Amino acid sequence: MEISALQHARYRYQPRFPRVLSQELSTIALSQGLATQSIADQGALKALFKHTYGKVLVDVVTRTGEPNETMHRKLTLGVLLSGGQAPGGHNVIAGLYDGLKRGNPRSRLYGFLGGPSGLIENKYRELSDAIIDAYRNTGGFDMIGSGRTKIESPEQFASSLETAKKLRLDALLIIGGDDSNTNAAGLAEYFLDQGSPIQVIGCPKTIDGDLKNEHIQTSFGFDTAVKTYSELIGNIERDANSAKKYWHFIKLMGRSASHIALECALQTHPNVCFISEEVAVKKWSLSQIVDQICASVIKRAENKEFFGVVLIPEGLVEFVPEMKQLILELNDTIATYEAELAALPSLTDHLGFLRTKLSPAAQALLGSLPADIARELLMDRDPHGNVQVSRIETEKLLMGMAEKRLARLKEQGLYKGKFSALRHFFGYEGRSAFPSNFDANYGYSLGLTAFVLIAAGLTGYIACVKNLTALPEEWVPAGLPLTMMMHLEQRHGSQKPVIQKALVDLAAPPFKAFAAARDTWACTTSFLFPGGIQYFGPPELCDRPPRVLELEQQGRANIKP
Ligand code: FBP
Repeated sequence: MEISALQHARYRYQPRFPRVLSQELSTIALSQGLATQSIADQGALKALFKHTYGKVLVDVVTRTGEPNETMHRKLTLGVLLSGGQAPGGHNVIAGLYDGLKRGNPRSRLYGFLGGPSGLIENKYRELSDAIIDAYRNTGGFDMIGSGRTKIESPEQFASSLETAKKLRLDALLIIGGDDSNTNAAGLAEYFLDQGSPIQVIGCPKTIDGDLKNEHIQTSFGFDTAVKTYSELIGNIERDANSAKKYWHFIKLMGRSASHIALECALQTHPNVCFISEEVAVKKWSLSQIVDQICASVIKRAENKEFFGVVLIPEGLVEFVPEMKQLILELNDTIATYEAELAALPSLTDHLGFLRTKLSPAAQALLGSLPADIARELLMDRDPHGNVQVSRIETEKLLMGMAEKRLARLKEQGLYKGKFSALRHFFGYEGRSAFPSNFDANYGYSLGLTAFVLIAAGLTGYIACVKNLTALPEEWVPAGLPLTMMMHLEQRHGSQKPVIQKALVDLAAPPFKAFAAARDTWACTTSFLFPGGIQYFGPPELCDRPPRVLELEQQGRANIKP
């Protein structure tokens, strides 16, 4: 098969990783930290996770005593990729594989095909040197595929254990986002409950950047995705500044939190960017959001600048309070009347049926939305009960509302300029790009770390690599108990234990930096053109971590003891 010149060159890239992980494996140990608690609902979670709740934090360190030969025992591992693609996933598997083979060349690694369903249905391929080498430093998840099946029913748990036993697995690595790592926590607990010693470890993947906490600084994939989108936004900004005739409405992926939109704004300086978390706190309505877009259009028109760029996080609709209420009511109603809805032939019938079950306010809002947006809100939920926000055309909704508003203002003589708008959605373009050096290094380091946690006998943990703004050699590999990130959440109409998504912190330096600059960006053309991801060249071009990480780090350094 023909491969590109870049793919050839990337095969030769040697990922960098924490120095401690380059030591002879028997000289590595885990230092134990404090016991942990879940972020909320401690009593309920302790009862649900009897075997895995409240474990201690661990760091990977140099061993002080005798070498530990258990690191070299022969192991059989399984790995699966879960959820949306994220650049760096192949490197996690490569890191796990290299660690495993360094530990013992007779160890084996099975990759489950198509995500969690591969585990449930016992579909796998054994991973070899040739397979791993063909995917080193490449994007996508095509080595073994991915899927969104949620391991939920007693039968699915039992089949997963059956597969793991059939293959004589010592451990399973689940590479995924919040929902997939919730699956990992559930499986780790279930295996122990069934008397099985098979370990389960998770790994933080998602371009959305919302699987993070004080230890996990970001998920792998975020850096490459935001750099890809920022390149495209910068190109559009330059085109807008050249043609001077279009306003571009750009929806950016990132299901719920606005980390992607915030990072892209910091990298490109658009005229307007919404951060969903701020919209929720300030309780902005759709109409107030349109006010802000129009204010920028009008201000810029005064300077004869009839062009601009608006960034819209894809999760925005779920944060506008009136829309959030509507979606919550729709989610519950859809879950409650599943059978009745299945019997109705068309979406129009669904819409008619659902309207009768909603509160008057939600009914009114649903009725006021353009028909295609209302239909998009009713589309199937994903297996975890989430609305598929990537399929709701929020950019179209806001563009249409802004067009109408400006036309009205023009009729009233309050706006004299032109307004011609185009819309874009950047999402899938960034999920399978060649991983940036940061993500190639980070993914590989997470894979090696996962191997060490497995070899040390842990279960119910997520692999973590800290200190990410330093050089990769200074990064700190660690493990966190999965239950510490969990709480109870309403899903499919009932309370379920899940890992909480990390939202943008409005009090933290990245948002503050954006908020301090946005009024200027709204009026003047301050565009920044980051260009494409650079894989070879000086470190300041090739190895820079995301801005939000740098700003968060500076914020920490500024905190006086
Ligand atoms: P994960 O949470 O699984 O990493 O997926 C993230 C994401 O890319 C979201 O940003 C987006 O809303 C969603 O996946 C799209 O899902 P799908 O690939 O099923 O269309």
